[in-house]
Amino acid sequence: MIDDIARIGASAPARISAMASLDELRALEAELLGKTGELTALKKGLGTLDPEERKIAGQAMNEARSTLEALLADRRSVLENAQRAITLASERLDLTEITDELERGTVHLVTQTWDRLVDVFLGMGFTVAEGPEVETDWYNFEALNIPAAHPARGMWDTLYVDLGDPETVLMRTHTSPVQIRVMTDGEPPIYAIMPGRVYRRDTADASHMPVFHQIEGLVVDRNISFADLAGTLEAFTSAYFGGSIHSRLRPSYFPFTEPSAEYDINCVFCEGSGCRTCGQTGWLELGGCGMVHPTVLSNVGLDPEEWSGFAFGFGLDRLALMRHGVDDIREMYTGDVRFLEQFPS
Ligand code: 2NL
Repeated sequence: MIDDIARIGASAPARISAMASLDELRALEAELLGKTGELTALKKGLGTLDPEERKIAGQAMNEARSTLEALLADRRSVLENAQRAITLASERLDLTEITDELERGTVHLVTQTWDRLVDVFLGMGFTVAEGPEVETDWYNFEALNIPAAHPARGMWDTLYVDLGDPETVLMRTHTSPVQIRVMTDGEPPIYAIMPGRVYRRDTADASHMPVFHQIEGLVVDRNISFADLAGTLEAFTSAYFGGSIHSRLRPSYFPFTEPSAEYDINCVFCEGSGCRTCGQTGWLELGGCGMVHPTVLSNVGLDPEEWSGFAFGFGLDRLALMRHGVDDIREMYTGDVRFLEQFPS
């Protein structure tokens, strides 16, 4: 039996190091040490030996087992390292590799329009203010001279947030609450614009989206007149659209301005001769404006006898659509690359 043990021990190193894979090694391990393996078979014969021989053979068997276990463990770690190296090599990603041409995204058309508008107004001496998109009834309606029962509430299809008392917290329907905040928190003179995202309970179609963007402007100072409003919008119009495009104001109604007006510009497509986009009028309607209502000034703690001001507002998305002759506002929000890449930034 000692000879058999010695034979297994002597041949094992060569057999173990010949194993080329972990699967092969596992099979050999079973052959040598497993339940039906060679050493286990010998162990079963120990009982037939006399006590002295059994002790020597048992000891030799335990030593052989430890030696084999150590050799198997060494070979296993060599094979595991090799396997790991192969896996790493096959899964390697060269993150510095550059293919023929790098595809670059573009700044979204809404963002480009926002940035250009801000540029023009900064150039005219205005500052930029932003505010929360979730507002209270006070900032979005009450302070703007639109009480709950006022028929003009119907001008804004409001999305209410399920918070506090019913219909007290809402998604702002215009950027005007930012103007209320600017007047409440600061002091005149105020020359500021408020670009931002606004929300309406509307079904999406070619000219409506439940989420869109507005830019509003607010001036509050001493002796501000309607002429300042008209002059400011005319200066903005030629700065943004070019010197050949002019503005006009038509009487209108808003609860928060008095007097109020619609703000039109020369049609940027036909320059006044009449086309499909302007409905043969030669004019495009851009937004609304007016002198800040005395009640709004009082609501924010300003004395209408001392201060006066004007405000204006228009749709930012609408402006971008007009400028680029796009006929469907939904294009702005579907994220179709074929649309977006037509406006490289
Ligand atoms: C439109 C018309 C307008 C204003 C917005 C305003 C804000 C305050 C006080 C007075 Cl805090 N007015 N904003 C005034 C007139 C028109 O927007 O058609 N927007 C898309």
